[in-house]
Parts: sequence; structure tokens; C-alpha cells
Amino acid sequence: MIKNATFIKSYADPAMVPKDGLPQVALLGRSNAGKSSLINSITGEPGLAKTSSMPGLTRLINIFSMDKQYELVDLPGYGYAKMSKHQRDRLLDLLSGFLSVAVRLRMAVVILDSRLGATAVDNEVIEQVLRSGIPLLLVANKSDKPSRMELRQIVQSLERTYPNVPIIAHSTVSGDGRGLLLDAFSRAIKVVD
Ligand SMILES: Nc1nc2c(ncn2[C@@H]2O[C@H](COP(=O)(O)OP(=O)(O)OP(=O)(O)O)[C@@H](O)[C@H]2O)c(=O)[nH]1
Ligand SMILES: [Mg+2]
Repeated sequence: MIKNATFIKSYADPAMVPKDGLPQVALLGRSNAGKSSLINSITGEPGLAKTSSMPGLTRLINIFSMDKQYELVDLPGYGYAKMSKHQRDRLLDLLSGFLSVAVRLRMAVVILDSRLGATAVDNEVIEQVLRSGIPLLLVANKSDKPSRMELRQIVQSLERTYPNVPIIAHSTVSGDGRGLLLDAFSRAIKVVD
């Protein structure tokens, strides 16, 4: 577990995120996939990142410090039904903008709902991360929801589509995969380039 997690700051514009500081790991994913809940779960602080069953809660780039070792970046969720084409394009621009200017970013984590796998918009975002050259981790989140068989099938189908990308099944409800996830974050920030 993370022992000392603090909220640092929110930004509307990726260009305003300071270039100097701790290494970063960013969480991307469809709205409601569980990005903010994941931050609360690994820090043991239920109110640290705001969560909601209503999609579209996180609108800004929210940055949290983890044990003063690295930063987790909670990004606005994409792909919810009420979003206009204009909003959708702006959001995808914000995400690609962040990926291209975030010099401290060591890993992009795309959080998927394990009942759905990678949807069309997830695939767009995953392709964008792959093009950026930033190391990618896929999380099959809410692993408490599908049956074991369904979860295995979704993970296998992700492995077939993205053969060289690590995939972790995770649930904030059961704690499944939490240790693997924290290990993956620690490894990503230790890589020196
Ligand atoms: N069953 C289950 N529910 C979860 C899990 N993780 C999150 N949820 C629920 O999913 C809903 C959305 O969670 P959030 O963490 O707010 O989702 P988000 O990805 O941050 O959403 P945006 O801020 O809109 O992008 C909440 O009702 C959470 O309680 C999980 O592992 N299992
Ligand atoms: Mg959120």
C-alpha cells in the first residue's frame, strides 16, 4: 500500500503541468472505468480522488503524490454517452496533448471495464499511447464483476489484440491485482533512460 498520498493540483491545460518533478504514471480510461476509485484503493484513502457512479466526474488533470516517490495522474474519462462530438474531440485532444508534453511520464495505464474489454474508443486511445512510445499497461478493472470464465476470455482477447502489452486484472472491491499493480508502478518509475 501507499502510505502517504496527497493531492497536489489540478490542471485544465496539459501544457501547464510542470516539466520538473517526480516521475509520473497516468491513468486513462472510459468514464466510469474506475480510475479515481483505483487511486483511493491503492492509497487506502476513500475520499482522496472524487468518484461517482455518474460518468464524467473527473474533468481536469488531477495529480497526486505517492509516498513522494512518484505522481499518479488521474485524467478525465472519455467515451460516455452524453458527450457531444465537440466535447469528445476536445477530450481526446487533451489526452493526446498530455501524452505529447508530459516529459515526466513513465507509463500510461489504460483502465478497461473487464465486462466490456477494449471498446472502439479504448482502442483509439491505446493506439495513441503505442504511437507515443510511452510504456503501456492495460488494466482489466472491476474484475469482481464478470465470472472467472468471462474474465479469462476478456484477458485472452486483449492479449491477442495487444500481444506485447502487460495486462493486469484488478478490482478495488476484492483487492484482486492490487499488489501486481503497485509493483508495475514501482518498476515503471525506476526505469532510467
Ligand atoms: N464493482 C466494482 N465497482 C467499481 C470498481 N472500481 C470502481 N467501481 C465503481 O465504478 C464507478 C465509477 O468509478 P470512478 O472511479 O468514479 O470512475 P472514473 O474512471 O474515475 O470515472 P470518470 O471520473 O468519469 O472518468 C463508481 O461507482 C465506483 O464505485 C471495481 O473494481 N469494482
Ligand atoms: Mg474519475
